[in-house]
Amino acid sequence: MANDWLELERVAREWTYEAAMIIKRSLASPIHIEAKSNPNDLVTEVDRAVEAFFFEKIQETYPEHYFLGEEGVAEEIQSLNGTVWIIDPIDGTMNFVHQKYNFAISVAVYHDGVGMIGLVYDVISDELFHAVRGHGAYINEVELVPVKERPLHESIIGLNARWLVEERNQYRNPLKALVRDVRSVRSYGSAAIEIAYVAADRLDGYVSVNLSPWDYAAAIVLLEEVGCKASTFRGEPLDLLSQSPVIVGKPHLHKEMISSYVGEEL
Ligand code: 2AM
Ligand code: CA
Ligand code: CA
Ligand code: CA
Repeated sequence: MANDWLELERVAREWTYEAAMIIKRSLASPIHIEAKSNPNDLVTEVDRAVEAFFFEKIQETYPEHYFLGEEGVAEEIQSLNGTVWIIDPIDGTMNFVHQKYNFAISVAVYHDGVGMIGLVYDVISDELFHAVRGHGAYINEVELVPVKERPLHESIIGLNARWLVEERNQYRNPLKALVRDVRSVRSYGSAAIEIAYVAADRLDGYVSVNLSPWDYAAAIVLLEEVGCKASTFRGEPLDLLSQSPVIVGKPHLHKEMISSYVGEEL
């Protein structure tokens, strides 16, 4: 069975590099942009084309597999039974549109709810963060080492500043306290890249008040390989069929961020 996942990862990597070519080619011409739930929630025809590319490849090659993607190319799934691909064709669409930098293709394969394969491909920097459950996590050919902890006051966390000013965000005050207490905060604009950075020891933690499964499904497979944690703000396991707050970190930091900051709504 282990060899099957390694083989499936090889196929997933090939498709991811092909998908990256679609994205890179599109950067040369004007891109049609639409707003989704609000004026800052963007989607382009490239997001849809890349999701459709994966869906067609998977249907053709593995007709018994299921598919969950952001842009609704496939019908919604109701359970995580069997083998499920969870794909965000472009994570960081705003960066893709405005900056043409710092966006990723996120591809995960889950089996009966367990993350088996995680790929986060930062298309422009050409860094493929990849992991197969039980086989370690890598950036391209370099294996990541199990993370070392830093105290909270020496930690750098990923956080979108929007969460500190949104009146309707019930976690605003705990997050402000966290921002005050850590060494510094970064915001890259791609949840998948930021979570992969925690696995790679470029960040110590990452917090978002609202993510969807395709934002983190692949990156949390990497995390587990290096001993990091991901959960809801209450420390509960993430539900890959719904949206939720997500907190990620090295194990002690993860625990402390929950117990001293976001675990209770202040
Ligand atoms: P996306 O680019 O695939 O939409 C931006 O801070 C991060 O949050 C990105 O990973 C982005 O993914 C994600 N995100 C989740 N929900 C979002 C929303 N409604 N609007 C914008 N970004 C969202
Ligand atoms: Ca989106
Ligand atoms: Ca996303
Ligand atoms: Ca997306």
